[in-house]
Amino acid sequence: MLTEINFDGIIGPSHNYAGLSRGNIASASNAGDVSQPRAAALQGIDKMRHNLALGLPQGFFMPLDRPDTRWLETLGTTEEGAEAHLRAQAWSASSMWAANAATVSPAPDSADGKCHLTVANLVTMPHRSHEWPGTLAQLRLAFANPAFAVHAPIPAPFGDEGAANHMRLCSGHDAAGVEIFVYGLSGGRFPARQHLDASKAIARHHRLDPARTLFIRQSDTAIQGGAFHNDVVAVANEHVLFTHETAFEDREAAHAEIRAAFPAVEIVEVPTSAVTLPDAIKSYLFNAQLVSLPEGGMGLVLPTEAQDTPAVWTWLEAHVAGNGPIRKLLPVNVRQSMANGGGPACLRLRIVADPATVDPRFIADAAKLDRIAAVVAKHWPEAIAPGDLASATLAGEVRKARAALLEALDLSILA
Ligand code: SUG
Repeated sequence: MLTEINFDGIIGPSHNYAGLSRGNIASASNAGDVSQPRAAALQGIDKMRHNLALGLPQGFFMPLDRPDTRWLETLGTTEEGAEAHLRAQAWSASSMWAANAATVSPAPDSADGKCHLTVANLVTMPHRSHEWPGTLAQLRLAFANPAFAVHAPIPAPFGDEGAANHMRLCSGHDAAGVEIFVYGLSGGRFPARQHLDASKAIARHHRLDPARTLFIRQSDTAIQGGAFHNDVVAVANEHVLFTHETAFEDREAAHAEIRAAFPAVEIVEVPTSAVTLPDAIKSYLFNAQLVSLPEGGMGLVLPTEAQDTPAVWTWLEAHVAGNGPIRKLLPVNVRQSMANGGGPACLRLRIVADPATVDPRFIADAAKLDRIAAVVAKHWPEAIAPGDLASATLAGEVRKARAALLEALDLSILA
């Protein structure tokens, strides 16, 4: 009964380009642009429709209450009074990137046979550091069944960014797997957001078997090149690890450790000579959903930017034409999210569970996605310019839009 369910963060009505994420090249280079929250959310919904049509189970999470006045209150200020940088941080729709919501260890990996989730503290970036209370409330609701154990965040200052720095290798999603935590070491121009102590604490809370748990250092080259999360340069599914040559600090040792812990692994590595790190980051080749298709074989749900990057598309077409494990290339348009550095894989949190144990309000079907799209089309702002964040009228519209969605999905309890 255990199956992989992808929970996508619905893109919130306050989606905007404030350039808040140092080390995230897309966020910095699109700072100040006019965003399109409605189009953004519809793109995300279309991705869910696409994956549902592939026969993959799909869930979703609600956008959080923004602007976050409670957080501003803890800083002694208000929406009207806040300095521009704090106001932008309070407005961020960054919870859309559900890969940063939590780290998930499926039940077969844990000594107590429960599926464990630890909500990410996201302490490195101020605009993300206030996501966790809203996310935790939602996780506690969606995964209230005793099949799950939902944990509070790891305390600061140990930065934790959730599943974006976590990979799992297994013979099938319902079998015991090897969990790989990828951490960074700070010191460079761009921050390392995932700390080793946080990863180790999560592994202990999740009661993982040390023999099936690896801690691997992300390469500083990747971080300084703009790979602020490991899922920008590597992704795993079942026995396949799809990775760029520069992903890990000590490539040979990392590969050897992974092979020793999971001998059946198939490492599909893209060399720098075929795709440079800047091309990998610009195209988000690895920020793809590597999925097991119901008809057998794996598909790669990747951003259309990958198709537009010649070196990347050439490599992919050669791989599919050969005998590689990726059998299908499935481009999706999530450009509004991509402009803030969030690709298809950032937008989803993978949870291996029996769907019957999840609160059904968080599970998607085609009709429900149509209902969500109708609320978005009616209530989400069409455009937000940076100067608009000071508007109390817009703040009111954003709140009303979220409330309409919560009501449509019988989730007003999260209001
Ligand atoms: O944390 N962007 C997010 C993107 C997160 C992508 N997630 C994964 N790789 N899993 C971040 O950098 C930009 C917001 C702004 O600049 O307004 C932002 O937060």
